[in-house]
Amino acid sequence: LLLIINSACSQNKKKSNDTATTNEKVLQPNIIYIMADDLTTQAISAYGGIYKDIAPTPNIDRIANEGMLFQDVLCTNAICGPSRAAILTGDYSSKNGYYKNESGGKFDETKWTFPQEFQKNGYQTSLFGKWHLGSEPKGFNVYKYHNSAGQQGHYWDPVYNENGVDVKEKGYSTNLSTDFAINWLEKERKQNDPFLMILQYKAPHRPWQPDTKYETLWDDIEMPYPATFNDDYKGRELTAGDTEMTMDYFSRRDMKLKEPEHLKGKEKLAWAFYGAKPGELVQPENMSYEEGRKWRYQTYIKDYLACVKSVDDNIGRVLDYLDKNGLTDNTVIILTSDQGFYLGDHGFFDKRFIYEESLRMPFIVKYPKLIKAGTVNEDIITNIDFAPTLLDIANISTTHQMQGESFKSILKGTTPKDWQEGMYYHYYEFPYWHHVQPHYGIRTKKYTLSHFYYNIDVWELYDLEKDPNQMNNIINDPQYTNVITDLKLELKNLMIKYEDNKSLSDFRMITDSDFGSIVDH
Ligand code: SGN
Ligand code: CA
Repeated sequence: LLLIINSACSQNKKKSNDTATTNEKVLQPNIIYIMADDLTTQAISAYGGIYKDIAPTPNIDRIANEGMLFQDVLCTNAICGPSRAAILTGDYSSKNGYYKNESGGKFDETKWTFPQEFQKNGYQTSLFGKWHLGSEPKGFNVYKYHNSAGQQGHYWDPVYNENGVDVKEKGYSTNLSTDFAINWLEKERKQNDPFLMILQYKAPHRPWQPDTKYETLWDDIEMPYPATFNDDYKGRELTAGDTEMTMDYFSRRDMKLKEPEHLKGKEKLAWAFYGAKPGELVQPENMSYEEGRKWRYQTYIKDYLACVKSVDDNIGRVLDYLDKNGLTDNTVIILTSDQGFYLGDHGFFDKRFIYEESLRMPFIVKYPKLIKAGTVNEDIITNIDFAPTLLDIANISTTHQMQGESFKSILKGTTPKDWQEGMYYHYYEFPYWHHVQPHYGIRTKKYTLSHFYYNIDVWELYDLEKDPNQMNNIINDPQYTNVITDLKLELKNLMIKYEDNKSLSDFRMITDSDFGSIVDH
């Protein structure tokens, strides 16, 4: 069957949509690309981890059980807009031009993106949920994206931009985005054309507001703590040890404290955001610092996991819809996130670092015609590989060159002999938000080597086999001198390969004025 489909599709390749018969088009798979914002592997039970029995994700696990789970899909620049731009273009930030979530910044909408190519090739295309690129989405027959809070989206009663028009909706964003997606599948798309649907949840992004029914779900239990919760940042004082994303930086809003009613406008926002700046600490008066730190973590992790629970429920709705409508066999389902996230790991929340928990992206794919059920892959893949892979799965050939590579053969169970053994990373945003120094680096199966360069000059090396938790920076260990020399050479080659070798001083520092409106959320 697979052979027949592939040959029918490859005959399709050169035909324009108009000349292909309906029959041939139906043989192209549908694709549902689901991306939650800031969803991390530690929160997905299919990946194991400390929350898997307390807060399982049965619907996401269904995709894994019936498909392939990837252990080493890595983000090239672990932050929202830049990761999304890399995914859409198949290119590094240095090539697609979108380095950081600049306030009021805009992704260059003249750039080639993969949905445009799908549309050109006869696919019906749609986008629901978070977009967050400041530009008009291109290549979609229909779109409806979060437009409130500077396109971050609100959890409750969000404003969506629906094909160019703002619409205020009532309800909880994870449910709403799914409603719109299912409605499009059911009522709006042409039933005989293949489709590409992109469904991107705002959840579980900050401020981690659960659906009402899950607000008190875990009130009676104490959530476990990650192994590196009490990281003291020894040997990493200027990097991991100098951020504004530790358990001390949660705001009153994060901790769900109720705003005093007499406050209005800016004063009210200032009250809610208290805690996010150095020197401010949010905790009940009667608690010691240590108790307060645990209280903040418990509040955070319960809210975060409750947001994930709604994402999981809603993914279940999509899967059920496909099952009931006979779409399961011919639909590729992808579940991923724009990067990973720290759930108290290294004492952090947020992302940005090359360190494992934010570098690794959840990535699970199900497509019975191509992928063996219940398989796990450990190859190093990055988010610039998504676009070429999706096109390849849909048998769409393009003349457009991308930096990423298709991993369709990996989905089929065979890793190409010359597949990459290391990946290149570069993060640029500083000092807002969270004061993480810009850095670039290389990550192989065995090592992470990185250089933090903005207003410090610090190299780090981690031996991932001996020190998977990345607690020991061994850059000065003489035993690793040769390893470091080799890795630096590989790193330099990757910088050249990806055309990211311009002077580091060209990267403009973000200033206060860029973030003048942060509290307008
Ligand atoms: C907001 C958050 C930050 C977060 C950025 C970027 N602050 O500014 O904590 O790092 O988004 O997130 S908040 O208090 O306003 O929520 S990203 O996913 O868009 O990259
Ligand atoms: Ca994100």
